[in-house]
Amino acid sequence: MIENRRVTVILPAYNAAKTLARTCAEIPRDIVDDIILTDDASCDETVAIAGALGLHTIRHEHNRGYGGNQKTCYQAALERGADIVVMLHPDYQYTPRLVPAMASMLVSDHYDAVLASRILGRGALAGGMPLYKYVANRALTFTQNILMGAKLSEYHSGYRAWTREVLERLPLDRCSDDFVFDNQMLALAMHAGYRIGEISCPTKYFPEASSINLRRSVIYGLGVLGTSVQYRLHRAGLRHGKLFDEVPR
Ligand SMILES: Nc1nc2c(ncn2[C@@H]2O[C@H](COP(=O)(O)OP(=O)(O)O)[C@@H](O)[C@H]2O)c(=O)[nH]1
Ligand SMILES: [Mg+2]
Repeated sequence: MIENRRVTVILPAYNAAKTLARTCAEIPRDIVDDIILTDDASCDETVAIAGALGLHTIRHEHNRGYGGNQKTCYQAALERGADIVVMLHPDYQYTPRLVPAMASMLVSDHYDAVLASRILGRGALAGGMPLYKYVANRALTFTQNILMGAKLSEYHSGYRAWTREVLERLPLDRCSDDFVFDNQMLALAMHAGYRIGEISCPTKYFPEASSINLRRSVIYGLGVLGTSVQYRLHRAGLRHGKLFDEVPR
């Protein structure tokens, strides 16, 4: 709990057996009340390890994709009474030790969402982010900031905190089941006028922490651009975007 608000960490997992225990060991249990893992039909021992670690575990019968997995996570967190939900990849790429800092930013009531940015500060390349991913991240972020009228350091982090209110109000079922889910969710939050904060976060790249190849990265990048263009056209009243249709605030 932080200031009487229940803090839940959600771990959308896919083949995370090698990194799950290390990730969980660093989640600060003094403030985290609930840890939920949703397994997207992994081929490895993810579910068995999650059980041994005592995590509340939900398993998809069939692989639904990264976004589909998050829909399950967020829904479960709300059903189990979360006030603050921190989404963290169980691939040990981001440090779990920033969960209290992110949750604190939300309870300050200055922010409705917090992104842990690998780009704020200078650690991304030193942490092993491949140069092509870094350049793509910077180029997409530059373009998105213009299209979305925002000033974020990146839109692509897998480490994000949300208040219960945001999760209850955003129509997440409209978002993709694929990787572009994260970007669509963020665009929805911006469209609804929620306040988005950032915190700097070290990152580590090693084989088990990064499986997305160039082809899937390109598909993701095009999806991100499509989301931003749709956002701009919708906001300008030039073209109705289904994703942004009557988003409640
Ligand atoms: N549900 C689901 N998650 C996936 C799939 N492929 C990758 N992921 C997860 O998506 C997240 C981001 O992928 P990752 O390879 O770590 O990307 P990178 O760190 O940005 O290079 C990780 O937590 C993966 O476990 C998939 O097919 N389904
Ligand atoms: Mg990763």
